[in-house]
Amino acid sequence: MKAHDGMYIDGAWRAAAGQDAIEVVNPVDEQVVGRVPAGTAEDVDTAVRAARAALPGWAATPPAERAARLAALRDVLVAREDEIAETVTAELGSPLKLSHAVHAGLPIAVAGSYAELAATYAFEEKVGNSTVHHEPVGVVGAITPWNYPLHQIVAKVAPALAAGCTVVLKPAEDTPLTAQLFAEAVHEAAIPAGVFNLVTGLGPVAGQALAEHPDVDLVSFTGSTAVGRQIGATAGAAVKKVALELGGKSANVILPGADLAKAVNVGVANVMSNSGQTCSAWTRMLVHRDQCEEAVELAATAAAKYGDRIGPVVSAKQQARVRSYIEKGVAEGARLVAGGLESPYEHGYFVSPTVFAEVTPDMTIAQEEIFGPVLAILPYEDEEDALRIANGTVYGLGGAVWAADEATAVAFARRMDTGQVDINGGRFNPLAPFGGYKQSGVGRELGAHGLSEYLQTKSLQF
Ligand code: TXE
Repeated sequence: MKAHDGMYIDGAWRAAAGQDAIEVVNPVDEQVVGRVPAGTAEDVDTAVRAARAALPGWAATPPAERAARLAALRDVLVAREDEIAETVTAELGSPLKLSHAVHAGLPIAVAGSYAELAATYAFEEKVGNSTVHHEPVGVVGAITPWNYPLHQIVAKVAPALAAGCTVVLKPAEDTPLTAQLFAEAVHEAAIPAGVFNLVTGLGPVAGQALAEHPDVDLVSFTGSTAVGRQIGATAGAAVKKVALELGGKSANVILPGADLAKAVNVGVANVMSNSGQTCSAWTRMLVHRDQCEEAVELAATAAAKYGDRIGPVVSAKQQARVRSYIEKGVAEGARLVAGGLESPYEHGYFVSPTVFAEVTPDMTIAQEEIFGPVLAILPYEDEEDALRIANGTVYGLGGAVWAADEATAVAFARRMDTGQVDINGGRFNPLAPFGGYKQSGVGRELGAHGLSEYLQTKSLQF
């Protein structure tokens, strides 16, 4: 894979301050596919200075021109779609088909949506005798994870640029090649120097330096709740804005009268897709006790069909983490009905699609985010019990409700403590706000709500 040995700062690839490098490993065969520089606090500082210097010019650029640059960025991503899919597959291990459809397709759609929103958003409005101006927050520090390498980047950078902010991105160390490709696309789209800057590096070094940098106005972070909490505390101490997209333990609630086979099959596909590495995945399936045996059988059959088609998880560390949860599930008395610890391969970070039945709400696998292809099926007694279980974790990111009719499903969904719910299947909407209740985070991404995160308001009274 093509890799740059520098940082993209102020419109050019520049030598890193230090000598250390990060090896990028293909999770399928454990071979090194590239090396990128491991940034230091010095690289972060250089990048933040470039972003600060570019801010006045970009903030003053008319929204229509910012929209044109974002449209150009979308066009470059479209033109390089094959390369994006191949790069994500090389460093994340996802099947090429998924990389095309989701890892490339989704960020292209999101970039397109912000090209339109930048042109149409009401950056100025009248409120009585005041004019309210929505102005860019300033320099954004974006820290992204590896699970959707390009989508996570575009979901932060596109709205920030649409708002008139400038950005320093620190992408995940597991998937920096996709981030370098994105920086190339920004350059090709003629986005002015310093508006977008890339520093690759390790979380506790480059990531922490970015989160703590006094000249960053907003930190937008997606990743683990543990790191998010730390970043939130740092930002709070500095009275700095922060947006956090964290973990999840979403419930797929199947109410009596729903199409059970469809609900189970779609539910299993939702968990297994991207090898379970989706923060909003429906990792808990809630089924009425009377229908549980049938649901378990359907789920075990569906999971077994996936085999190794889902691809590996991202790293040896992630594989060990997922396996330790499978061990805990067995140790705490859940019934393993599909998958488990065995992997058919000698190499690669594969985890078999795994299903646990007879899971109780207090078990570790029903409470903690596993971030692997592991489904927990929990029986419930009645609707109130289902609601208690659905709301009974520290998280509240996604979810689903299936019922005989839409009104019943909507009524239940309205009582769930979670940021988004799919009704009888639903369809992902890249314009709808995405984000969490409770410890799943602070703020929203995507669409107009995502754009407003990067704005601050000023009112002028007349
Ligand atoms: O996350 P980290 P990891 C969850 C998921 C997964 C677990 C661990 O449960 O199993 O987190 O994954 C940067 N200061 N999610 O270890 O460490 C890091 O370099 C500043 C959910 O990969 O949170 C990377 O760029 N930055 C999730 C980013 O934070 C730091 C997606 C995420 O890495 C840092 C990924 C620090 N001290 C994992 N330490 C989701 N919500 O979608 C690390 N980073």
